[in-house]
Amino acid sequence: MSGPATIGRCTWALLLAIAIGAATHGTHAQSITDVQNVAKARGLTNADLLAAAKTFMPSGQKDEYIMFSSGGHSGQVFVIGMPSMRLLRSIAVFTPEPWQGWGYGVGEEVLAAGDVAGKPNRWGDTHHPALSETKGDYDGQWLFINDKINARVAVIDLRDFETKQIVKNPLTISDHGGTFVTPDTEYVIEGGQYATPWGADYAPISEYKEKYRGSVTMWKFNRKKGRIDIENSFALQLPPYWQDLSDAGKLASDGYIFLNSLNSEMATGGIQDKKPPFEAGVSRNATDYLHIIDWKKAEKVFKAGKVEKIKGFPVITLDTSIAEGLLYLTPEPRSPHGVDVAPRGDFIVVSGKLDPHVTIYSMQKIKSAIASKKFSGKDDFGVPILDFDAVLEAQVELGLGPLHTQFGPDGYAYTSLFLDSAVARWTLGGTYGSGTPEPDWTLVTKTPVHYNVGHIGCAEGDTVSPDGKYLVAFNKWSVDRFFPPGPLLPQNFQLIDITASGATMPVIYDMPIGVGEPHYAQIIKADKLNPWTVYPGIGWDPHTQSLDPWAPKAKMERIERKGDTVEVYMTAIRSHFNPEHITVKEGDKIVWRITNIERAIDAVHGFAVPQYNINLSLEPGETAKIEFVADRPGTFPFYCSEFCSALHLEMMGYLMVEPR
Ligand code: K7E
Ligand code: CUA
Repeated sequence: MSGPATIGRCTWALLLAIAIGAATHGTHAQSITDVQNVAKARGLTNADLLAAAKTFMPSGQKDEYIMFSSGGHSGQVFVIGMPSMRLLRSIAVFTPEPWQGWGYGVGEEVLAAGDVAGKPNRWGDTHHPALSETKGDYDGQWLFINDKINARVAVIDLRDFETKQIVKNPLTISDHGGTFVTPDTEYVIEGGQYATPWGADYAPISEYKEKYRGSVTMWKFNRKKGRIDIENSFALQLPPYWQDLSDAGKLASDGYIFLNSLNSEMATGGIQDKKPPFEAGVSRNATDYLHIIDWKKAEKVFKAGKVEKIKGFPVITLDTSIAEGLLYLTPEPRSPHGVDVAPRGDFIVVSGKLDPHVTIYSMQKIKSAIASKKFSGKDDFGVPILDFDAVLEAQVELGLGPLHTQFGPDGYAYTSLFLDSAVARWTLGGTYGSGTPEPDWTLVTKTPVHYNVGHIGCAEGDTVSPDGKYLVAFNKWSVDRFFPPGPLLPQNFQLIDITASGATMPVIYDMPIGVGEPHYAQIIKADKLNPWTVYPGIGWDPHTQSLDPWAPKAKMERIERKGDTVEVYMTAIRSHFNPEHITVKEGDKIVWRITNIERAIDAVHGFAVPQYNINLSLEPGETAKIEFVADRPGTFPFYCSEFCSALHLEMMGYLMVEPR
């Protein structure tokens, strides 16, 4: 670790030695003069060379961290190596994606589970990825992500980085406060967003207070099955405030979840009738409500059957929540957005977009306020409001537009400042004294970012043991940072080095993101992940993560006709499919099974059929089954769509559909 003073005193020689060390790893050394010349010719400063040395990844070397970023409107997840900020792959989730063969023969059933009333929703607005946790620490096994537009949650298996399940929330129409997991991934939390009558029912906006409701859904996760267990999931009904970001308690706050809200005013807009628009009505009050929910108690209430089935889903109603002491509110200033639980679980940090402070609540004080009923009143629905002063620990003035907070290992907290376009570093007070050079609850420094930062992500920065080292600012605008590819500009992920303490927090890399508007990302130590590079056996079905007894095997390739159904058992290996001729009659149903019988790493084959909208990606060992009706007579050359070998172009065959 280099302190700020060291960097300040850095000489050219030191910088260049670092740069050369990184740039010439394993090859003959260049002279210092060469690097100096390059730096001069390109106008690079000391800081530029240092940043390059910190982020440059020599060929063949691997990144220390892996970042899982939401893909925004792309409906995907991006996997990015850090600190090099190289995009390693996208993971198709809510949106069909041809390279991965997602939704073009395989994955349709998973995608269809996210349909509403049989109507396809084939895009997603992914917001908040959540890595599975064990004892509050990332365990590298699963990844969850929400879709804000249609209130869906997806499960991704980190053995093969593929989406295994999509669940559609039967109550809320859109979601935002998710996904977040409880410390042992018992539940995946999906907070709602805009209050509505549930299940897309109709009610005029004049009946907002009576008929519109908020919610939080507790999706039970079954690790063994690798699926959300819908049968054992439940929701809590909440007042029609717009529940926003949420976080799960841990350690000192284990058993609780926290949800922000905006629109405790219950404003209903109406700009066209000269009523205050939402943006004004929703921000009228000085405070909104932080929701504090005892989920362990709620689970007991659910298991005791004290629920109402609404839209076929078990719901703990507001009245039950109040009677059982599951739900409390407390005021939070002003137009709140992020709520983030500190590593030890003792403090809950809330940012109000229109308040220059972050507000820090003490879990200990919350617990004693609940026990001693220190209420300042009740809301319109009878929910007790914990007295603000009784639960407040501190407020720290950081700047304009604070949004989201992450944590370091050393008592530092980091908060994004949207309006300032900056990231603030500040110190947690209380029990974090030792090793913290600054006094308690103090702003330390701010680093400008470009521009309009939303979330930030620190390495394991929302776990019980943050790693520090790196922070990424997920910037909404990039304005002048890159070549403008037309008026739709990329977002900018800016990497910030947070290894030094105090005021030193330089931006060391800009990564353009030109695929959707990502929001949040989680960053895990790469060695916690243990993905397969080939599937464990030949004939592996990624959906069940087991060997498929029906998978075609070498030397057992065949075509079988059973009435109007034609079953194809095909293998793929460099550089042919077997069989190569498939002749059927118009109107036949085709059940086509293909196994990639390769065992070599990266020996992927595609399988594409023209006019039938089929494209598969078959990774080594993988088997797939596609079914379709040969409703279009003709001659269709199918081919392998991955450049797999020198004779890849020859890896093809003919589907011949004879007219009736
Ligand atoms: Cu963009 Cu998390 Cu949807 Cu804040 S959210 S910025
Ligand atoms: Cu197999 Cu190209």
